[in-house]
Amino acid sequence: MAARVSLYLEILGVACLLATACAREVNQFPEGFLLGAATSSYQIEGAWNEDGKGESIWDHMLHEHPEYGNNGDNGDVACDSYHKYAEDVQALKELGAKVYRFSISWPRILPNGDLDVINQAGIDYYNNLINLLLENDIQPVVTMYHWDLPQALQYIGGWPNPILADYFLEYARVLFDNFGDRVKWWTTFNEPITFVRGYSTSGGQAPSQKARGIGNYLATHTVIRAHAKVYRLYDEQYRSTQNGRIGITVGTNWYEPYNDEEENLAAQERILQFELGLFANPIFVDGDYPAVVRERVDNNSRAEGRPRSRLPSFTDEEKRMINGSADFLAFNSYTTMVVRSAEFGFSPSWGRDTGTYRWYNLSWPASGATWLRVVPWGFRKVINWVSTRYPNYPIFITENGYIDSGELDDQGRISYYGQYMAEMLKAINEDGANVIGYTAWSLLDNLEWNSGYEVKFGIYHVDFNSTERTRTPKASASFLAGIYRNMSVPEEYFT
Ligand code: GBE
Repeated sequence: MAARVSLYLEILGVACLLATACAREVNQFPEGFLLGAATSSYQIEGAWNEDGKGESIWDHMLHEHPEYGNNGDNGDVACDSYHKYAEDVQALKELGAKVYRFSISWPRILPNGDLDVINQAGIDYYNNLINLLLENDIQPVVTMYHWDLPQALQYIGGWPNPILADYFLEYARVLFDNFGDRVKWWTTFNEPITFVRGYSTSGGQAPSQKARGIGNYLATHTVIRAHAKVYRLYDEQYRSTQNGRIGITVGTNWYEPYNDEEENLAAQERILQFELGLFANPIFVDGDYPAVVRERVDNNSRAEGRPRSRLPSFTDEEKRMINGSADFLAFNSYTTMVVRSAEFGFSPSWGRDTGTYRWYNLSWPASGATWLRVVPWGFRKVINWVSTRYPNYPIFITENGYIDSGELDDQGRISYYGQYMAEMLKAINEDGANVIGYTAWSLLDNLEWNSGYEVKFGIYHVDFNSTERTRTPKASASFLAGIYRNMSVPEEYFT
């Protein structure tokens, strides 16, 4: 370790004359780095119909179709954070978190999705949470949309309907008006690539609409326009007085090419452009979809005999609005897959459009879910890919974490965080990636969407058998508290 650190200092010797920051050892976080934890409204709040809250598409789907959940699990009560948010803040305090990433439930603020009813009780709830965080020196990092669309807006088609961009704009205005004096970190959407799937297949993501390869792209198009409109609104009407920052949370796995054959390297590039670039390229590069995405969806649509592409096009004016519409890039990533070139999957579908086949290397360590293999070096690679492709934007890692079955002595989670944070620090300190924050997923065991309460992501255990929903720190909570206090990851994770 000592040798490695001094080598690193030597390599950066010249730069050190210019920047004092490089006196840092590889296992240390830069000064001011924002460490914390993350949650989302539907996964923790409960109180699904209390105090004037409207129904969301997740309430609706898991009530109508309990079989889409695990053992009928839904978010009706969840961690009961609507009533127990003070315990959440206490946990964050114990953790030594500098930031808390949570989301605001749109239907708790606007039960019908529109301005006809503004639910003061919902506004009070988030005011109380934000104020308590600030009293404890914890900065709120607020997601405006973590998948719980008001069901009222699904009745008019949801995200494939372009008018949703205007509804989202009005909702955002309410958030800036009520919380923007204290919230300085905003993200518009959480992982749109995941939630637009709710318009492509049934049984998983809400609202479970089967329009594969069509609805998901229409939703994508609205979401990008909605994001940009909100960014421009903030610029024009709020930034000068509120001085906050706005980004969007995008996410992707890392994809390792099956081998070095040209076609598989091209497949690696394609899958990253379809999963991440679909949203990131318009916002962070040039106002438009990646060329390879445009070309493949257009060609497939034509071959299917359609008179138009399944992926809509932006007008020039929209491109100008979208291009550069973010102050930072928020990023979620958990795992790595292998990819090779293939025409694979249903026609039409996003998967087929990507021209790839993807799988898990079963020699990589497993977790409590088949979709999450522990591949720390993939985290460094994906951070570097993001930092190279979107070089002008600071990166905030808004989600990363490990799934198990809930043990308090969660050594698997400790090992995951130790290794993944070490790889992130290599990306920052050795590769020069501009990462400014990291919020672990998740503060609490919570409703893991369709997988219910059986599998766990929390660094705090939540007792779902007790009406108290008692929070208990796991071993990983004190492990992370040590890292957050020292602003460094133990050296053993670097060997
Ligand atoms: C994020 O999504 C979400 O933002 C967060 O809310 C969630 O709790 C967290 O990750 C953990 O999942 O049976 O293989 O088809 C695959 C991350 C489900 C992306 C899990 C959906 C990863 C996309 C289930 N994946 N998720 S299966």
